[in-house]
Amino acid sequence: MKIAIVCYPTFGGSGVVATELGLALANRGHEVHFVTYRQPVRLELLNSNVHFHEVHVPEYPLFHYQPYELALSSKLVDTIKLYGIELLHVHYAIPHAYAGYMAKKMLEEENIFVPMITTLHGTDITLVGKHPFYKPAVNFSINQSDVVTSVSESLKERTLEFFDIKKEIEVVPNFIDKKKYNSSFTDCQRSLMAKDNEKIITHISNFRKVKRIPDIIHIFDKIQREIPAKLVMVGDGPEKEMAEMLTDDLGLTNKVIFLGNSNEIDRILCFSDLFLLPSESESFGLAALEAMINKVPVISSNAGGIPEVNRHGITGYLSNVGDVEDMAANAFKILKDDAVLETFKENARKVAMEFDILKVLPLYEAIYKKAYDGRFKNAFS
Ligand code: GMT
Repeated sequence: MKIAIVCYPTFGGSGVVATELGLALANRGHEVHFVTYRQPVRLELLNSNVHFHEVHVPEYPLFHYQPYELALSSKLVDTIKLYGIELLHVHYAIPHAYAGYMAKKMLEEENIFVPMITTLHGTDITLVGKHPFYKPAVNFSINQSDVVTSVSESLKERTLEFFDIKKEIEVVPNFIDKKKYNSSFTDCQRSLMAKDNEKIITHISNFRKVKRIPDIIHIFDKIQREIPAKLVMVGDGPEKEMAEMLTDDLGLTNKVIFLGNSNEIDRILCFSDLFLLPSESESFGLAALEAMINKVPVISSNAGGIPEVNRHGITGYLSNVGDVEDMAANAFKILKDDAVLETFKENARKVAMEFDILKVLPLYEAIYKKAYDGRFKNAFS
């Protein structure tokens, strides 16, 4: 099939999922066209099956806000016509589902019928989407999608709770390409990060409030009082500066390494012993899954969809949001004994395999086929 994918090109989870999905579809012989304002960070290789179309928004002094939705929907119309695109898959409802719907309607005027799949990722529902400023438009564009998918059961429930949804929401979980992790690094270069006797604890995120960055520093502070350890913080965002200050205030500057954004997540996870994810809310927790496939157990909150990924007492532990005492105590349980750590590492990888892309890709392909076959019916219903 010829598929257009709309996503955010940044380090956020939805963009990563959209990119990995597009690449996997291209490997299966589909022709994939990414349409977004910058080349997605994980999209390195363009070939005859993988295309990228940049959305430009010309600056004009009259506009206080530049109209991205308008530029995106126009770009979609042009790209769909030029390349004979058969299906549109938008990741993250805001504003992609809205722009996608406008593109669909413009194309229908020319008797071109392109079904739209909308995948809900989390903050498009739980934080931003339900805001009264956006809610009617988000509600409308979800209902106007031909198929709506959500990355977890938890997010599906939240969506039905916050919005007046008339469509069936299909849960298609996020995934991991286990093939990519088969050739584990022979030399993780662990010594660059920590001494032999130190455990390495890692966090990866976009450093937004919802990630509860101070909790991470406080959990680590408690751990390092009992066990020699280093904390590796990967990513960038609004809370990073505060995190650096807090680290300094607690006298941990020499024990916490801030790496910034990285495209070498698997290299970093290769030398990690434990992953921390104490988020306030998390629809799925892709970062936890990426840790798990790299054999890194997870200490997390029990928010949102995290329990669908991190299994309590098996791949790590879950605690109530904000309970840093419990999270630190759980970390000890795993780290204090190498045999226990090894069991959690093995379990983490085993459970992560349940989310292998080979299991998830056919679910999306089946959805695409159904939507494409029903494109005329959907357009006139
Ligand atoms: O976590 C973020 O803030 C980024 C956000 C995004 O949309 O890029 O992530 C959301 O989508 C990911 C991929 O589906 C999920 O794994 C994350 O749990 C979800 N984040 C939240 O719900 C806070």
